[in-house]
Amino acid sequence: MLEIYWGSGSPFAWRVLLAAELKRVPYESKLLEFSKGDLKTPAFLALNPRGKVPVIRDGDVVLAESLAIIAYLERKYPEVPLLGRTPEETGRVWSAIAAFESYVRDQTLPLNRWLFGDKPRTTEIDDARAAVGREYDLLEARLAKHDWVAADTITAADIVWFPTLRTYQRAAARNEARAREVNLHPLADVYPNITRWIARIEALPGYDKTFPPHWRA
Ligand SMILES: N[C@@H](CCC(=O)N[C@@H](CS)C(=O)NCC(=O)O)C(=O)O
Repeated sequence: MLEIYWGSGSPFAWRVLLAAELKRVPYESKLLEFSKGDLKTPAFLALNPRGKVPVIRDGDVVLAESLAIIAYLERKYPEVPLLGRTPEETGRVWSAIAAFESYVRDQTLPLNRWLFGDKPRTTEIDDARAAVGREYDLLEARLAKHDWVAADTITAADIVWFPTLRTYQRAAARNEARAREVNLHPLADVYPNITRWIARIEALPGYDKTFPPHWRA
């Protein structure tokens, strides 16, 4: 059976779990603990020498990198397409994925560290918020007219954007003052359409199985 190695709260691993659930692919969950050094054991480094999740093992196939894993699952289990049903959709899906990877992903790291930490706010945080804000405004406008990011149904584009956006709701729950300070709380006031889209994803069958276990604590 397909094995998925993941870590609680990893946005990249969350993508893969969501893809497997949406495609209804049976899999064995291999939940690793970052704090216990599970990602740096010889056994795991043999699967991914970079010591990062997600990783899948499917028979003889071992694969790291969330987007590569989604592409693999798409070819192997095409029945529920996540990378577009037409050439145009495929283009739109990848365009939205590339936008996230190019303009949002790296800005998210300093912003999240600040939101969940206690370090003082710096211009780096303000710059990161401004940069992701430009992208969130575009997403908010898209979701004002459409239910999903790149097509009229959920695709990998939604899966790629979702974990980061959902993390802001958690940030507000953990440190409301900081989330408010950078205008990420209340998310439903700042980004009402994104908030409704988050709720749509959370209502999907199988979503609960992907929810970071340590967030429930
Ligand atoms: N580009 C990779 C990113 C994977 C990644 O950065 N994973 C993080 C968790 S969010 C990780 O495993 N970090 C552990 C470490 O670097 O020690 C992907 O898309 O899969």
